[in-house]
Amino acid sequence: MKIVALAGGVGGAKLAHGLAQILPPEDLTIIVNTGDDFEHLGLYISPDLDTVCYTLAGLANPETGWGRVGETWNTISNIEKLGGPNWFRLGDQDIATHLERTRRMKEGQSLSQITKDFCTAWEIKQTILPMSDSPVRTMVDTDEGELAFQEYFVHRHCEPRVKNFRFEGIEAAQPTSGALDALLSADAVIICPSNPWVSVDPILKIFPEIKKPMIAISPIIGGKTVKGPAAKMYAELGIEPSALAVEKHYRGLLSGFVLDTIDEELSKQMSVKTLVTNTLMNDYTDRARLAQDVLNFIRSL
Ligand code: FO1
Repeated sequence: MKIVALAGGVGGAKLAHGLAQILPPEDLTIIVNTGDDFEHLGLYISPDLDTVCYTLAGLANPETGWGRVGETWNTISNIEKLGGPNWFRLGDQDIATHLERTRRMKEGQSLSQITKDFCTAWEIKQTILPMSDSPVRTMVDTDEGELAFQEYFVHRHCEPRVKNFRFEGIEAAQPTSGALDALLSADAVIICPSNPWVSVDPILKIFPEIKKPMIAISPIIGGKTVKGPAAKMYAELGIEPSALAVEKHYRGLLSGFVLDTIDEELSKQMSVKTLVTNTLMNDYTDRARLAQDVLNFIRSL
């Protein structure tokens, strides 16, 4: 079964890794949010692309989910000594990715081409694609004014209260041709358990209506996220954070919805077929198990 997964940060990367463990590589394409991208220390940083690539390559830091396993921090600590910004933790191995990506972009290579070459270098067999080769920047409007995503998420630890989101450049941004082709030949599309507001919405806004069976996995379990600010964002926007809020977020797009056993009660209020299962992914086998549950669910639709 040919699957396209839409993924953002750490949660999305984990399910993508689960799918990569059970699908033939040629049957899995992951389209990744690039709204978190930004320029920092003169480098072009693409955190969600790197998080998905590192995770599928087995290179990701298992504690944080982002950055590299076995990382050292000599460069960033010397930058700090010189008075430079150290709030965005760039490890020594990770910096090579940003230096080489920036070098290639300055030569005019596209993010798609660069990602393709990096996946070959990291021996990733699945297809990982940026949602667009044009710049899209997620801006978070808060009670302290508008902040760029990483400024909000990392520098300010998500403290400011969110009021709205804006995806700068999204009107002009075209989906990558690879991503459009993958969607056309997909049997089903999976919205990974990523932040609906800032990881999934940018992707959905870029693509024309996806006329394929599409299912989503809730990133909110028992009213909370495993990681990241999605539940806090819902609450600050006046919406009770829950799996039901997520299902409503995607209402009209989905053929099915996957939520955690702890939220079983909520499935009765949902407008699509649901799969209630353990959606926590604490280790590699959890990731493959959830991915298998999701594929079986898609087959049952
Ligand atoms: N997230 C943090 O909370 N703190 C960091 O210092 C940090 C550094 C970082 C460096 C490279 C990278 O690819 C990701 C990094 N992230 C960090 C995660 C990043 O903020 C992503 O946007 C999140 O994973 C959400 O998608």
